[in-house]
Amino acid sequence: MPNKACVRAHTNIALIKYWGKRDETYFLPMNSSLSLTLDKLYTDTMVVFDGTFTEDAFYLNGEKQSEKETKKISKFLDLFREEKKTGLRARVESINHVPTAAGLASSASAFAALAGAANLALGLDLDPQRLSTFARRGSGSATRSIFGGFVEWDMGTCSDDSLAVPVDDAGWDIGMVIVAVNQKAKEVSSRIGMKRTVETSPFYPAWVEAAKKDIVDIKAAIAAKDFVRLGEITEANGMKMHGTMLGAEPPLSYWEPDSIVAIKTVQALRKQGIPCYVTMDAGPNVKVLCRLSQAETIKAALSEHFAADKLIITEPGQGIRELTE
Ligand code: 2P0
Repeated sequence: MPNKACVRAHTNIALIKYWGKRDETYFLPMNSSLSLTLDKLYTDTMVVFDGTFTEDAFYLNGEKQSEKETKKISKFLDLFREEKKTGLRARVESINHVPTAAGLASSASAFAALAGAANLALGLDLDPQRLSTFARRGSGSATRSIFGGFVEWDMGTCSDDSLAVPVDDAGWDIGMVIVAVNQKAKEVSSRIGMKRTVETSPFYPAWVEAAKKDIVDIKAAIAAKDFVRLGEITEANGMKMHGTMLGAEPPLSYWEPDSIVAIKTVQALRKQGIPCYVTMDAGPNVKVLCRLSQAETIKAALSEHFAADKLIITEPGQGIRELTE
């Protein structure tokens, strides 16, 4: 048994959003979602299992993490230990590769990298789709980071078939410009925010119905390599998700004034004939889906309002892979 492995996983941005669980124990979503894996933002995680360890230890960016954070990792590693029928404890070392000042650290790349490393270190030999069902138990969005390009998280019917499906490698002039509006810790975590939305927003059933249609339509747009349609569906789906949050009690909004500044800039660019579309997640940052070949032009327009270190251009990223020394 190798007992040690290091894996890189990239983060992903949902174009059709996951916002709400139908099962909180197994992280089963209310709707299927679809994302683009990003090249620039990723996590490298090394896991070593060792019979001499008496407890799990977790280091992030070189710093030993608290008992609370380590517990989350232990609970996640328990899934792999159960599968392997071992009680071995582990040391986990993660490095987040996120451009400084971006505030974009992501549980998607974190749990996908940890899943990949645990799988290899324990010699489990789980195939990528099965592995995505494990990643899902750490964080829903991590399901999709197992693969590169456009990836669907099929909501499935149970824990075994709620998994990631690679859709397209996105190698047709696709890019993203990230506007890092700020890096403050969010007041309401996505986990709490989505739960509140499911339980209290009268718009929620309509969101689920709309998302069902959007996923079918976006896959058709990807198959046809129809960038404008892809962007239109992406932007509309994100707005619908934020709409359903506004209907929650108490209402939920992650937007900040600078988010609107970025959105208006994108709208102005579209009027000038540059196809580009916004999407936002559980935070104020704005992600602009665009043609990779036009990303510099879009960045230049945004740089009239935002400092250069707040604007990140990225191309589509690949799925998880082992890093060898
Ligand atoms: C997504 N987000 O599809 C959506 C859109 C944020 C907005 O997945 O509770 O950290 O760990 O499953 O995956 C963020 O939620 O939540 C998220 P958990 P997660 O990317």
